[in-house]
Amino acid sequence: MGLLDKLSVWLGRGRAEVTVLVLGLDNSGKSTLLQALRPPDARAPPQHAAPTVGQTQEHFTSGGVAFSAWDVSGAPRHRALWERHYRRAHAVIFVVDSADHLRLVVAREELELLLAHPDMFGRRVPLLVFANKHDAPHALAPMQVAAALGLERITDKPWHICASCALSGAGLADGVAWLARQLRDAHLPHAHT
Ligand code: G3D
Repeated sequence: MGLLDKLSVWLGRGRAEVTVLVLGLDNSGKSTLLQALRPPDARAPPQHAAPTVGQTQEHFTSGGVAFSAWDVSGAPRHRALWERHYRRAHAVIFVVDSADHLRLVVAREELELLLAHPDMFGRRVPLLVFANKHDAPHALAPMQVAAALGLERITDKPWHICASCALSGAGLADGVAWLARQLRDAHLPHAHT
């Protein structure tokens, strides 16, 4: 059973479709992470994981959970491509390369833009941050990544940070379990409005 199958079981079958946006800078590990989350029989061939800045990288549905992943490091003119999905998002997974210390500043700026967007601000949309590449040399600890991103200042959304290694799958189950709990508690049928 893949993690997404478990997510749909945890959420309870028969629910309305859940939309999860997976966002992060290019090279943070979004495609790798989604490959690890997918049920084994739905794994995409490797060429689908090629990063395409400013365009959707991945979109798939599994067990009533629709995932779409976007690079948020594309040209500003591409911003509207992913921002138009904010309104319908039930949850956001923000993926950070915890070994790329320099670009953490850019990741923070992008996260702040996301949180301040009119379709996100004030909505109780669970935010799961994967401090990815935890296995890489010089990777920062999750609490250091949380501090660098300013997560403690978020007051309108539940948030959670997990160290992860998308290559091995380590840490993903912890994050998905947290997300499932948040979504289950959020009375999803009313969350579309
Ligand atoms: P993106 O979809 O966010 O752009 P990718 O990122 O999933 O394409 O990953 C970018 C590179 O980081 C890939 O390496 C991938 O193998 C690597 N990567 C992803 N997750 C991890 C991780 O947890 N640990 C480590 N060490 N590497 C990771 P390549 O070499 O293929 O570009």
